[in-house]
Amino acid sequence: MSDAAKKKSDTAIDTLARKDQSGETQELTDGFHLIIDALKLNGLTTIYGVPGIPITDFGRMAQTSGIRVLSFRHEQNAGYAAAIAGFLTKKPGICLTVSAPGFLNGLTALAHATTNCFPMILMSGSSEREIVDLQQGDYEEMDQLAIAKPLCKAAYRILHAEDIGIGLARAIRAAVSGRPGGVYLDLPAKLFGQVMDAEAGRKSLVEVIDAAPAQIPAPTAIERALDVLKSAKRPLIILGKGAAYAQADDAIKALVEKSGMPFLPMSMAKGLLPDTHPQCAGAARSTVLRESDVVMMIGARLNWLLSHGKGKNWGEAPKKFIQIDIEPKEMDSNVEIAAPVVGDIGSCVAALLEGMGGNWQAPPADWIDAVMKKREDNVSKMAPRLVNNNVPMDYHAALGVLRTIIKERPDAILVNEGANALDFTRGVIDMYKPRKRLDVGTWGVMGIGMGQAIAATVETGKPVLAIEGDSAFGFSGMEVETICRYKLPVCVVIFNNNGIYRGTDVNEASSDPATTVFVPGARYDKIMEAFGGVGVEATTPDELKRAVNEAMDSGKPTLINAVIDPAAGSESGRIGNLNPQSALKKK
Ligand code: ADP
Ligand code: TZD
Ligand code: MG
Repeated sequence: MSDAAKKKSDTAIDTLARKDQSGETQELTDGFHLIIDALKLNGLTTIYGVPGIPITDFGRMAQTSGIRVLSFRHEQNAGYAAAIAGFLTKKPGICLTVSAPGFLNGLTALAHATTNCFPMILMSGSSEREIVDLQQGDYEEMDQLAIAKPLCKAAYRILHAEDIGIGLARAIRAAVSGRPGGVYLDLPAKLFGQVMDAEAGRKSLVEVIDAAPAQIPAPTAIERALDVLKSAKRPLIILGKGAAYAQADDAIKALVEKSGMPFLPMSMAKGLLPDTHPQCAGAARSTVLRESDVVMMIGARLNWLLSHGKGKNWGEAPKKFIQIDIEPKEMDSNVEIAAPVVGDIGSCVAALLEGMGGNWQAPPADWIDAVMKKREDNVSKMAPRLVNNNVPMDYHAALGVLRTIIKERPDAILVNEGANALDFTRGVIDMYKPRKRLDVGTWGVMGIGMGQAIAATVETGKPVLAIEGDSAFGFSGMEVETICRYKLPVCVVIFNNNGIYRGTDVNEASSDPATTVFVPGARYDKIMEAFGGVGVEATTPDELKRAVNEAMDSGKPTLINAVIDPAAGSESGRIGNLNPQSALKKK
């Protein structure tokens, strides 16, 4: 018997004994148990969701069978948890929702997973097909499959218990193979209670073998890339979150170091190599983008986050791009790619390393020196700002202490969202290890915070420090109850500047508050206390430091309301230029 066959026959599927007509005992199973068994057979042992009709019993049974089921307060947060679980583990994160409204709440996260190339499966209960299709007004009626389709990589519905094994296998493969993404799996209420012979059920399960097969790059593509690299006078490597996802950490480090080239990590690729690495050009970002002549992208897209590879941020000088990506359609998406390398990052990087041979020529010293000088200048310009003692604190004062805390605790996972709270944190806090920085991703979406914090610690066992704008936190704030309920080692620091971007706007037109401000002086720390966690208000860097260290040492759910100068931030943080200008105002 093959290992896979043996594992399958060993799968302890839950059964029910029933006497058939001849008096023989027949072992039976049902949809509930087959879904659970299929998940377990494929190593999917954590579910993030919200219970209700028709999945309440399913959640209970899953929990009884040893699956960890985390019940959230809102499906969107459960979905963001599942999405980031996919990023962290390379297995699809599972989100479980009820029909129509629950499904729709989870859908934003499914679309987010797809946009960010994170593998995730949104499993949703749904109403009866017959009634939905005749639009006869079933409980929570909605044609969910049709609605999910445009927002995910693939969408499937399972109608019969005997198809559960195949259905889940298709969902898993679609989520993790090629460019990862979100998959929708529709589970009509009737499916759960369908009964079938237990042995036939066991046989119908599928253990997915090699779900994300290696994709080996063509040797000619590697040669072409190496030729372009060799021609470079001012090369740059850009590492994206695809490189972090690939878990080819050692090979990527070896490639970067052997090449001697400066590298620029995208936000969630920070820490793939330490931000303090001598080749890291994070603190010389505009210089390397502008001045480089050859740019090798590894698991990063030339989207808005990189100004589409053109325009003034990229300078006047002609540039050649090498792009390593598993998705062939990504090539030439924004600018011409001189050397496309299509394959999985582990295989591509290994092939490049081999092709570089033993005596690779380091880039010209004047380029390296220029980048290093710029980096040192920028780092020393920032240094005094990080130790200021302004009260109320500005972002730098608060981040100065949090930066040291992450340096001392490089295994902790940093979750980060907001506008100024995001941009300053990304710029100030160095990361030291791969996949330790989780944030708003490709869309810059607010609301990922608590879902990511929960999944990060559930999936890795590491403590979490979540640095949150006060607005950003509001999108998922109720999940602090979830954090307390599951006693998770999560320390939330709210950069409370009384609003979105700033807390200073005034509405001159009426007695209503301005659109961007919140209740001034709000005490977010009290929310955590309401559920038995630790709440602290911090008005100075010292208070902040003490409270965070205490939280990280104790592992107790903690929320620190860090009071930030309402005037310290700027509109939209670093991307204010993306706001459209009023034509009337211009005139
Ligand atoms: P960032 O926002 O950090 O620039 P993106 O999300 O834009 O990163 O890009 C990630 C890219 O990585 C996507 O184009 C995706 O296809 C690619 N990718 C993801 N996983 C792999 C992998 N294992 N091998 C190769 N490419 C990958
Ligand atoms: N809604 C969603 C889901 N995502 C968004 N990105 C926005 C709205 C718009 N938005 C931003 O882009 S940042 C932001 C919003 C509402 C909040 C910024 O305020 P903050 O951070 O308090 O989180 P700072 O430190 O005050 O800038
Ligand atoms: Mg704010």
